[in-house]
Amino acid sequence: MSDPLFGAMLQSIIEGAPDKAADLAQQALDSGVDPLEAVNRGFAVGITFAGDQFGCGEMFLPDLLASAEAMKAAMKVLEPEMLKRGSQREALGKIVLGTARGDIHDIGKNLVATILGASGFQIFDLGTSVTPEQFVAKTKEVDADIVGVSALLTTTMAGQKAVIDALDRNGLRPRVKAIIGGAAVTSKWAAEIGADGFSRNAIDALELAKSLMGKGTVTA
Ligand code: B1M
Repeated sequence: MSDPLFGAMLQSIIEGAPDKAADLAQQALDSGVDPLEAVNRGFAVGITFAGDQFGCGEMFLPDLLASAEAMKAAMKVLEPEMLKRGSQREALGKIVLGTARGDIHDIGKNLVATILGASGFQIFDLGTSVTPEQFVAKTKEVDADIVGVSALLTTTMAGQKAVIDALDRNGLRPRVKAIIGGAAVTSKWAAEIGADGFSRNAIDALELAKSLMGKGTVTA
């Protein structure tokens, strides 16, 4: 029944239409669609398609930017509902989260923050293009349990290693666990840089974080 709605969501992202995307997100909530399902079956399919088009030269950067704006408009409507649904959960631990130095992609990182926050983790989101020093300072300040670094570019994945090295240099590991993610990140890369885990999406990130806190099973 909801399939045309998911199709319209996808289309609103490809068209780069923020108002339309926000309206469709609201429609989904009004008709009882789970907000995460709206992301996974509608909006995220659209942004992935736009990225593929951009990757093969069928779409130009201004269009990709417009698609990203539409995605953000939809997320702005959906995120409060995701948080509301998780607001009664137990406190699971503290996570410092950010995007690696030089990387401004934050849609996936924000989704991870929303899902983990809604599930009971206390999130300290440092935003985008975060330096290793900023990660270390925040980790010490809030006495974090986990540090999460997102990277979407092959060139900024090195920033994930730089954060792990900085945590090691400051004697914060192994008590503080380091997790990584992002479209190009693999288990091989995670093992190579000594991360405590990686995940392909926000739901896996939740399972991973829970397991690192001794409250679940490892899936990644
Ligand atoms: Co960019 N971009 N982009 N971009 N962009 C990619 C990543 C790219 C693959 C597109 C392509 O060519 N096909 C390509 C990277 C190529 C490469 O390095 N191999 C690329 C490029 C080249 C660039 C620029 C260099 C383009 C240019 O300027 N010439 C530039 C770089 C800017 C910079 O960072 N310095 C750039 C800019 C942009 C926009 C600003 C236009 C926009 C970002 C807007 C924003 O985020 N505020 C943008 C977008 C939207 C994309 C694509 C299309 C979509 C990313 C996204 O939001 N996906 C992307 C193509 C793609 O990934 N298919 C692309 C949806 C999101 C829900 O998924 O981010 O993967 P994702 O997050 C997932 C998982 O990865 C995981 O969970 C999330 C939720 O399920 N995850 C984690 C993510 N972080 C995690 C952390 C964890 C755990 C799990 O633990 C800590």
